[in-house]
Amino acid sequence: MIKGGPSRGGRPPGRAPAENGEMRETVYSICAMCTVKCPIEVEVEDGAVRHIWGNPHILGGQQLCPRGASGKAFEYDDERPQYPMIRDGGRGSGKWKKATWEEALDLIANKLKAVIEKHGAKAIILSDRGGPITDFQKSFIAAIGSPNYVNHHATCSNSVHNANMSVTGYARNGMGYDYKNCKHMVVYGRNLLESLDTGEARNVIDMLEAGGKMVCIDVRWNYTAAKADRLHIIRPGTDYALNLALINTIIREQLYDAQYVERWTAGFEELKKFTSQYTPEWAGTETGIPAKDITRIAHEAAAAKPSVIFHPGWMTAWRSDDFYLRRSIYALNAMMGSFEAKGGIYINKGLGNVGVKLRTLLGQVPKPKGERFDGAGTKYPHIGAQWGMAQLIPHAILNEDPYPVKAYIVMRHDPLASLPDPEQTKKAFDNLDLLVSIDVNYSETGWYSDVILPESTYLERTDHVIARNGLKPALIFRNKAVEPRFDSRPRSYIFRELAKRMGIGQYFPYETVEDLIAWQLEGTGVKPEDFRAKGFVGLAKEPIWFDRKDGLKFKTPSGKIEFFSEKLEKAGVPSFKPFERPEKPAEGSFRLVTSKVAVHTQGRTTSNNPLLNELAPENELWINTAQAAKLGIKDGDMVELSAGNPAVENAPAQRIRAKLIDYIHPEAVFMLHGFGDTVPVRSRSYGKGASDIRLQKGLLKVSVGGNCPLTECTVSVKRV
Ligand SMILES: Nc1nc2c(c(=O)[nH]1)N[C@H]1C(S)=C(S)[C@@H](COP(=O)(O)OP(=O)(O)OC[C@H]3O[C@@H](n4cnc5c(=O)[nH]c(N)nc54)[C@H](O)[C@@H]3O)O[C@H]1N2
Ligand SMILES: Nc1nc2c(c(=O)[nH]1)N[C@H]1C(S)=C(S)[C@@H](COP(=O)(O)OP(=O)(O)OC[C@H]3O[C@@H](n4cnc5c(=O)[nH]c(N)nc54)[C@H](O)[C@@H]3O)O[C@H]1N2
Ligand code: SF4
Ligand SMILES: [Mo]
Repeated sequence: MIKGGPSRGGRPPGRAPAENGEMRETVYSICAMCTVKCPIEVEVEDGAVRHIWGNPHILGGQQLCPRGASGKAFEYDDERPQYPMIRDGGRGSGKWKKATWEEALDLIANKLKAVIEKHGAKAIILSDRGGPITDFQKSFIAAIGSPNYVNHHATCSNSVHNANMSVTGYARNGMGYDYKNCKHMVVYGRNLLESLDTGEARNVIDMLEAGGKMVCIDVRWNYTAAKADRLHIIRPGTDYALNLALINTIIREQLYDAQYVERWTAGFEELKKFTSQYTPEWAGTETGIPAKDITRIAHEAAAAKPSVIFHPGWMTAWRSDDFYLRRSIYALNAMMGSFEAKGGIYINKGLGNVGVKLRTLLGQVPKPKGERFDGAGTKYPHIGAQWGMAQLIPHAILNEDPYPVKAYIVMRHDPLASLPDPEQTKKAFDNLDLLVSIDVNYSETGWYSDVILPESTYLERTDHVIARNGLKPALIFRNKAVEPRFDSRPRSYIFRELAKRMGIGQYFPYETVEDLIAWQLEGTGVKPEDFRAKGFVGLAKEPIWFDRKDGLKFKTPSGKIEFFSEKLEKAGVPSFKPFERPEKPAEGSFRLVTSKVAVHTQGRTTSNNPLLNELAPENELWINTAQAAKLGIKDGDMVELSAGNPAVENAPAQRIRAKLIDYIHPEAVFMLHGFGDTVPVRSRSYGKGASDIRLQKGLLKVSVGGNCPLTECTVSVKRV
C-alpha cells in the first residue's frame, strides 16, 4: 500500500514506497489511445503499469473512456513492431529484415538525401495525425526545406476548419463549447456520446441533467440521439437545406440577436437576400423533416439565445458542399449571438492571452520556400496549409503534379486505413523511392512501407510541452511512465538522429527531452518541477472571457463574423451557394454512411487491442427494415456490398452481416469504420469485418472545403 492510501480521491503524486518494499508511483501524463489527449494519471508498480486513471485535477477524478482504460492491454501486447524493420521482399509481402536503429536511420537519411539531390526537398512529404504534439516532425520536414507537411484532416475536419476560418478567422479547434451553461444545442451528425471526447461527453451529460435541451439531426439513431430531446432523421446530405430554412425563419421572424448582428457581423443583408427563397416548407420536402418541426427548432433555439450551440461537428467530410453546410452552422451561431456567450461557443484562449511565450523547435526553423504539392494556401487560397490535403498525395505521386514526389514519411497516421480507395493509394506508393512508417502498431501503411520505425508508446516516452488552450490556458506534457518494452525510440530521438544525418542537427539542440523541456520553459516563469503536483500548470485563475461589447477578436479581415467574405470571393469561391439536391440512389443501392464506435479508435489504432477487440470484433451493416424486406434480407443474413460509384472498376465487394433497424433513413446504410484489417500479424483483427474505405472508390477528391467527400459513395446490397 502507498502511504496515505491509493483511494480514488487522494492518491498522493510522486514516488511513494510501499510497505513490502516494492515501489509504486503515480505519473501524470497524456493519453494517446485516441487523439483527444485526455490528461491521465498512471499508477506504476515495480516499473510496470498497474492502472490508468483520468487526471483527477483536470477530469474531476472521472474514469477514462474504454480505449483510454485499455492502454495497459496495449502496452503489454506483443503484437506490435519491436525493432526497426527494413523491407526484404515486395511491397506488402510481409518479408522483413530486423535492423538496428543506426542501419534504419542511415538508410532513410541516405535515401532522403538522394531524393533531395535529384528532385529537391519538395519531393518529400511528411504526414501525421496533427494536433499540438507535432513539433519534432514539423520541424524536421521544414528544416530539410520541404513545405509539404500535411495531416489527416482531409478525412476529418478540413471543411469545418476552413469554413470557420472563412467566417470567424478561427479553426474549428480555435473555439470551445460552454456545454455546462448551454440551454439549447442542435447537433448535426455529431455523435458526441459515442465518438468520444471524455470531457466533452461528461459536460454534455451535465448540461442535459441541468435541463439543457439537445436536438439531434442524423440519418440514423445513435447513442447521442438516445439522450436527446428529439431526433430528426434527415435525408442524407440535406442538412444544408435545413439550415437555409432555419436562417430564413430566424431572419423573417426577427428571432436573431439584432444588436449582436449589427455590432459583430458583416454581410447580413446578403445572407438575408440569399436565404429568402428557402422556406421551411421547401426544406421539408428536401430533408423529410416537416416544416413545423423546422420552425420549432428555430423558435426553441431563439428562446434560449445566446446560450445556444449549433454544433459545427467534427468528422464532417460528408459531401462536396460540406463547406457551405459548416458556414451556415457558424452563421446560425452568430445570429444567436452565441460566440463568446455563456452557454455558447467561446474563443479558446492561449498563451498569448496570459502573456506567456513557450519556445518551440519550429519557431527556430526558417519557413521553407516553394509551393506545396496540394496547392493549399496558393492554388486553393482558402484552404489552410497547416492541414493540407492528404487525399492529393496519390495524385501528386502518380502524375508528378505539380512536381515529382518521391519520399513519404508517415507518422501516427495510416493513410491506407483512413483515405478512401486504398488500392489507388497503393498504386501511387509503388512509385516512391522511400516510404517510412513511424508507428506503435503494425499499420496498413507500415505493412506496405520500406522501413518501419517503432515509436516508444505514449506510456514509454516523454514529449515536449504543449499549451492546453481553453477558457483557462495551461501547460502540460506527456510524461514517461515506464521503460520501453522493446527496441523502440521516442520521437524526440528519431527526428534528432535523422536531423543529424541530414546535416540539420542544429535545429534539434538537445541531448535529452528533459533538456528540451527546460529550454522550452525558459522565460515563462514555469519550471519543470511545477508539473509534479498536478501534471499541468494552470496559467489563469479564472476563466477568461472577451468583452462581448467591444473586446471580441475575430481574425477575419473585417474583424467581424463574415457571412459574406471578400477574401473568399477573391479566391473564386462564392460566399453563398444554392442548395443542390443529392441524387437518389437507384433501387437496391444506398448511400454508405460510416462512423465510430465507443470502444475503438479510427482505422487501426485499437482494432487489434486484446480487450477492445473482444468488445467489438466485427462490424455489421445497419439497413432500414422496410428496405431489407424488399431485398429479402433478414436480420443476421450475410450480405454483399459493391461500390456503386460511377466510373469505378474492380471495386472489391465486401461481405458483412445485416442488422435490421427501423431508425435509419431508407436511402442510407450504415457500418462502422476501421474493420477489414489486411495485416496478417494482427491476429485478432486480421480479416474481420468489412472495409468501408475499399468501397469508397474514386473519392480521393478535393471538395470546396478541402475535405474528401466521404459520403458521396453509394453501394448496392444483396443477400449472399
Ligand atoms: N470512440 C471513439 N471516439 C472518437 C473517435 C473514434 O475513433 N472512436 N474518433 C475521434 C475523431 S478523430 C473524430 S473526427 C470524432 C468524430 O465524431 P463525429 O463528428 O461524431 O463523427 P462520426 O462518429 O463519424 O459520426 C458521424 C455521424 O453523422 C451521421 N451522418 C452521416 N451522414 C449524415 C448526414 O448527411 N446528415 C446528418 N445529419 N448526419 C449524418 C452518422 O450517422 C453518424 O452518427 O470522434 C472522435 N472520437
Ligand atoms: N471511411 C471512413 N474513413 C475515415 C473515417 C470514417 O469514419 N470512415 N474517419 C476519418 C477520421 S475522423 C479520421 S480522424 C481519420 C483517422 O485516420 P488516422 O489518423 O490514419 O487514424 P488511424 O487509422 O487510427 O491511424 C493512426 C495511426 O497512428 C498510430 N499510432 C497511435 N498512437 C501512436 C503513437 O503514439 N505514435 C505513433 N508514431 N503512432 C501512433 C496507430 O497505430 C495508427 O496506425 O480517418 C478518417 N477516415
Ligand atoms: S477519449 Fe479516451 S482514448 Fe481518447 S484520449 Fe480520452 S481517454 Fe484516451
Ligand atoms: Mo477525426
